[in-house]
Amino acid sequence: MAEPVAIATWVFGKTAVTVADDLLRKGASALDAALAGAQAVEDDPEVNSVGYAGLPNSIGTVSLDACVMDGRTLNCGAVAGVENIRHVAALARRVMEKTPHILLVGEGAKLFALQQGFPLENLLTPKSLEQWEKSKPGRGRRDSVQPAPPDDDYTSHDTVTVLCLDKEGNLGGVCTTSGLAHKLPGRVGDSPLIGHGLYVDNTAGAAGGTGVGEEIIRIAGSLTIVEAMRAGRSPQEACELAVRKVNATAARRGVHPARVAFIALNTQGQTGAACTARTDFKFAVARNGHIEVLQGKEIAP
Ligand code: SD4
Repeated sequence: MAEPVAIATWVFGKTAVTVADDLLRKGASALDAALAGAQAVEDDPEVNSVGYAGLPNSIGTVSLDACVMDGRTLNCGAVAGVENIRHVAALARRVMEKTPHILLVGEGAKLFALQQGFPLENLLTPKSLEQWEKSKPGRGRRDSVQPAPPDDDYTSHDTVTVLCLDKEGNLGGVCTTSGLAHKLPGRVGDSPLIGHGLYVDNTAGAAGGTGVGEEIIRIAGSLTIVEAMRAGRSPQEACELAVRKVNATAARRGVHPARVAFIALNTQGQTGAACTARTDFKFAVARNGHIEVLQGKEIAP
């Protein structure tokens, strides 16, 4: 029997790990617990980077991405560019369980959601619309897909990624986001891409990312971390290795590293977290009712 652990990105990850930990202690599977935790954040109107009240793209449409992965079987499912469906992580799980596919996008994903009984909803709230207006590029905040310059106050990198270890010793993970605010219509980041925003394998470990998705995709962030754990690195060492890789690829392109962060968990219950400079990355960990919000280690370029 393993001691259950839940880890999730950002301060609102506390909501996710609190829900997940409660379920894990009752014997829920890692995937069920991670999904319930992520869904609690999707439902929170105060979190405007995930699910309901997520910040819209450049034309004012809320477009969501999510994926799930079961570390026991490597079963996984994902959806991208989904409009008017709130619980996209649950939808990703349906893709995993009810179809022979892994990733559904846009209208096809929405049609599948309707077939599965998910309700259509307006995900924009008056408050998120106001915030979107205020945060338009050129209005003091940049929400570009380009790496942010050093003096930038670009902070809307708030995907929730939840990784869990259950009593049976299985790992499960979920990643869900509205993506970068003001993104181009059709843009998809790392979050719904297996191996990029999330990767979970009982035989090596689990990892997830948050931040500028283009930079996470460039290094296949989560798979990089899981394979580093397979090769013997601790979750912390593996996250740091991935951040150093992000730094190195930025240097090769002659740009400042974008804000990116990673979390990781292995089957021994060890956790790790690291981020690029200026990311001010916080994450939450729950073990047996004990919940902490911690600061991710910043790795300078
Ligand atoms: C993306 N990684 O779409 C996401 C953005 C985000 O925390 O908010 N991450 O690139």
